[in-house]
Amino acid sequence: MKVLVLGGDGFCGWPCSVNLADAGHDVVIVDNLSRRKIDIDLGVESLTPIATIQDRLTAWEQVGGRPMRFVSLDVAKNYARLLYLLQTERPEAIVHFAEQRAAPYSMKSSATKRYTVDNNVNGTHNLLAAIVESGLDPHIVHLGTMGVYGYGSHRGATIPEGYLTVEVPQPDGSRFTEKILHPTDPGSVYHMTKTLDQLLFFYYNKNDAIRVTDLHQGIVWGTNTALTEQDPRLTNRFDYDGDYGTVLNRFLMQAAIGYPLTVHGTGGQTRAFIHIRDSVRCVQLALENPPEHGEKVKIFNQMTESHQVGELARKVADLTGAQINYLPNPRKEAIENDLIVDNRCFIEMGLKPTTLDDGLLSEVVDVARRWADRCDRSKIPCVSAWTTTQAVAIQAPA
Ligand code: NAD
Ligand code: USQ
Repeated sequence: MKVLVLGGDGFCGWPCSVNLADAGHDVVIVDNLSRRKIDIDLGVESLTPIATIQDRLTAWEQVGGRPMRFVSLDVAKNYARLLYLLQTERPEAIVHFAEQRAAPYSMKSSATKRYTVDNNVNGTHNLLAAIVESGLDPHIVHLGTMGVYGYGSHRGATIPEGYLTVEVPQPDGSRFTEKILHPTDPGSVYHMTKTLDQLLFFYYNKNDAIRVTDLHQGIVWGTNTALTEQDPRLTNRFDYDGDYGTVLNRFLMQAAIGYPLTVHGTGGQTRAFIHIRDSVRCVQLALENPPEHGEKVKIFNQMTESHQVGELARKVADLTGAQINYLPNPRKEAIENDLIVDNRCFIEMGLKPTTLDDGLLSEVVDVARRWADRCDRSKIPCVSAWTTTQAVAIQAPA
C-alpha cells in the first residue's frame, strides 16, 4: 500500500516508517524537521546520537530495507504543496504524527502556545481539506493522546475507546441512549490541540466521509525496535530534557547517571504507557484494518499498562538503587487520579504487549547507561510552569 508518513522523522514516526516499509508498504516520509530545529533552539540533543534523515534512509537501504523517500514539507503552512503531494503520490493511507507533541513546551510561553495551536490544528485541518480537494479516499491514521479524556477523577469508570454511551432524559420522563464522543478535559495547550483534532475528524468524517482511525496513545517509553537496532544510523531518538523527555524514559536515564528521580508532587498521577515496539505494531494493525466507507471515526486506546508516577519511580529505584526526589510540580494537574482504560481493540487484533517488567532493565543498560556521557544535566529540570503559581513554587528554595 502507498503510505505517506507525516512526521516520519520523529520518535514514534521513524520506527513506524521502517516497520511499514519492512511490512511491504511503499513509504514516503513527509517532515519539516521542525523537531530537530526545536532541539537546537532549546540547546538539547537526543541522548542517543541520531543520524540525519538522509543518512537514515541510506542506512535503511544498506541493511536491505525497502527504499523509502523523504519529502521536506511543512503540512501546517504549505497547503498548496501538500495538495500537490496528495495529487501526485495518490496515497491509500496517511499516518499523521506531524505535531508539536510536548505538553511542557506548549506551556513555556505565549509564543510556544501559539505555535503549538497553529502547527497542530492547521496541520490536521490542511490534511483534511486537501484530501477533500484532491478527491482521493485515503485512510488517515492519526496519533492522538490518552490525555484527551483528561486526568481528573473518572470515579472508577472505565474509559471506553472514544465513545461514551449516555442516557438522555426526555421531557416525558423517558430516556434514550446515545453514543457520543467522550467529553474532553485537556491538561495543557498541547493536549487541547488533540481534542480539537478529534472534533475536526468528527466533522470531516460526517460531512465528507473521510475514513479516520484516531489512536489515543499513552506515554511511549523505550527507544528502539528490532529494525532500528540493525545499524547505528537507524537508532531512534531518546529525549530526556525537561520539555520533551517523558516521565519513564527520564527516570531510566536519571537512574543511569545517578541523578535523583524527578517525581512531580507526591507522584500520585496515574498515566497510561506503551512501549515503542507496541506503538509501531498498533499503527500497522490500525493501518491494515481501516474503517468501512461510511463508518464513523474509529478510536482505539493505544496503551498497554497504567501506572502511578511514584510507583514507577520506586520500580526504577528498586532495579537500579536510584534515589527519589519529590519536587514541587510545575504542572497544574490533579495530585492523584484513577485511570482504568479499555484497550480491548488492539488486544483482540493480536497485540502482545511488552510489559515494564520485561523491558525496563535492558532499556537502562543498553540505552541509558550506554549513552550516559552524552547527557547534559543542566537540561534535566522541568522549568516550564503551567501558571505563575507553579512558576513561583518551582523557583522557591527547597
Ligand atoms: P516527535 O516530536 O519526535 O515527532 C514529530 C515529528 O513531526 C517531528 O519529526 C517533526 O519534525 C514533525 N512535524 C511537526 N510539525 C510538523 C509540520 N507542521 N509539518 C511537517 N512535519 C512536522 O514526536 P513523537 O513523540 O514522535 O510524537 C508523534 C505523534 O504521536 C504526535 O502527534 C504526538 O502527539 C503523538 N504521541 C506521542 C506520544 C509520546 O509519548 N511520544 C504519546 C502519545 C501520542
Ligand atoms: N512527570 C514527573 N516527573 C518528570 C516528568 C513528568 O513526575 O520528570 C509527571 C508529569 O507531571 C505528569 C506525568 O509525569 O503527571 C506524565 O508526564 P509526561 O511528560 O511523561 O507525559 P505528558 O506530558 O502527558 O505527554 C506525553 C507525550 C505526549 C503524549 C502524552 C500521552 O509527550 O505527546 O500525548 O504523553 S498521555 O499522557 O497519555 O496524554
